[in-house]
Amino acid sequence: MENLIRTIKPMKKLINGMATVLTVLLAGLAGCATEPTDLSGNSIIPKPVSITPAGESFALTAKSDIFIMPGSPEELTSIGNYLAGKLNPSTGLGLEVITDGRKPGKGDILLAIGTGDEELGEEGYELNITGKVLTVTANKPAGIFRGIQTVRQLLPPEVEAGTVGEGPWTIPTGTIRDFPLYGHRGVMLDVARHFFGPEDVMRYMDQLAKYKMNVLHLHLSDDQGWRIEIKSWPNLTVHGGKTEVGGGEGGFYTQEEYTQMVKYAAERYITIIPEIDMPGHTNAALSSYPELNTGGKAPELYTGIKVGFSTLDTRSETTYKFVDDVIREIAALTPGKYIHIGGDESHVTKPDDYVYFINRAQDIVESHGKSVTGWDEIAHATLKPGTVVQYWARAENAVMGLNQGAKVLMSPAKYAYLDMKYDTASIFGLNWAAYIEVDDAYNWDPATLVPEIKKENIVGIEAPLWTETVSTFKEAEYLIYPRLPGYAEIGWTPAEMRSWDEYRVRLASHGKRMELMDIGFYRSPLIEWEPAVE
Ligand code: IFG
Repeated sequence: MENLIRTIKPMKKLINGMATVLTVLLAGLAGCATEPTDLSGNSIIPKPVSITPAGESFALTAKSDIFIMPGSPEELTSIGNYLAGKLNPSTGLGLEVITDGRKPGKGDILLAIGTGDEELGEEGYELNITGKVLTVTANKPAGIFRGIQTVRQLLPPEVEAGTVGEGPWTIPTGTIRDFPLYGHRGVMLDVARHFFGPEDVMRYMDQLAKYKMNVLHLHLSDDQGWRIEIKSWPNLTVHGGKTEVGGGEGGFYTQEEYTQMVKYAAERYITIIPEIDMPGHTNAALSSYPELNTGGKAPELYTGIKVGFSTLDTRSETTYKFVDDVIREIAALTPGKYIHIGGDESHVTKPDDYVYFINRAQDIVESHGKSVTGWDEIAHATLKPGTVVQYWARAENAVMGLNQGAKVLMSPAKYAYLDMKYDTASIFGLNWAAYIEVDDAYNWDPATLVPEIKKENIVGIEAPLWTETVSTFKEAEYLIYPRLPGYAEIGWTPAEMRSWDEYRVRLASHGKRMELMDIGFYRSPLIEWEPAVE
């Protein structure tokens, strides 16, 4: 008997082994590589709120199209065309947007506005993926736009390539219900220290869209440069836009270019918040107009990186005429609710003069139909209802603001400043606040960082990139990535669903996507990046 068992067992192993080989061979012969069928195995960033796998596979094919039902908002057609524009170059499937009432069939995508699914709010969406049709539903077009970013991330990384790959373009079936934790999920780009043209800004907006971020705060003026055309004060750009840190040629946006960027942002459901930093950080303006200076003498343009040495003359009516003209012209070009008045590091403005100025600047912003946001020092003034205080350095300022009824935008320099070096070896960036490695950038919760600042006081998160040390967008991308996806997740995904150990695995698979999007990211040693694409 013993011998018999000893003979049968190896035989069984051999037969099992042969059966496995046969299965793989047959699958291979059938030309269908093992399709992904486990929706929970995705690496979506930001992590969706809920995922229910269904265990099958949906495939885009040459017969696939994007369907929009008659009576849908016009915006859905533009979103459909945006999605086709993202998928066709890499899949070669020639997806078209169908709005003539035909019904979607096998392999088609349907974009549809649903009826009041409260929980989804303004930007939430639901993905229903069956073996037949992939349906994106939402209360608003913005939610559809956020949902199609998830569709992009469910497809293989090659979908981000600029050239046609062979696929297959398959997605596991199931349901994803998803909506953001905070309404303000943004970045700030300092275009004053070094100037970045409209193409760079629009490239950044395309990247933000992929991670469902919805605010771009443009730091348009500082000591080193004035970057937005003001028709009533033309010398601000003619003279004040002439240079930048290091003495380079600087630059500025015409009002037409600014309007184009605002439109490009709106198509991606991104709001632009323009900042005119005052009363400090104003050397470029002061250098442009002698009458803005106490004593009437204009300083030279400045190309260094010191801060806190300039101030508007807070007791001169010329200053308030200037501020009114600037805010009027920018407000007229800005559909968003907020204008940022800066207010940081006014080290040579007397405290009473500072408070007096901020109070008057708030009145001016409100007189042009906008609400005020500013760096946390503005909390020393009397804040208007609806004001947002941007916490960057002193938590006590932010707390002073919320005690006046303001909301807080979380941009703590120690965690969220994209211009901080990763470590001492970083080739760009500063380190005055902290070294911020990828895990430091992810491992914090805005709602518990400062005990007095509760979730209900917080409008959201914003990651500023100050550009003293970077002069091209390629250099900027080294600082922005791979930390940005983590900020996107902090702004979108409930804190209790976030953990570094789980996130870092998802982030690793985004390395290939960033490469295919030609993003020159810092290959942090904390992440097990997949091998670089040859
Ligand atoms: N602080 C200054 C910025 C910039 C930054 C560089 C704020 C609000 C240091 N103000 O951050 O202008 O110089 O990290």
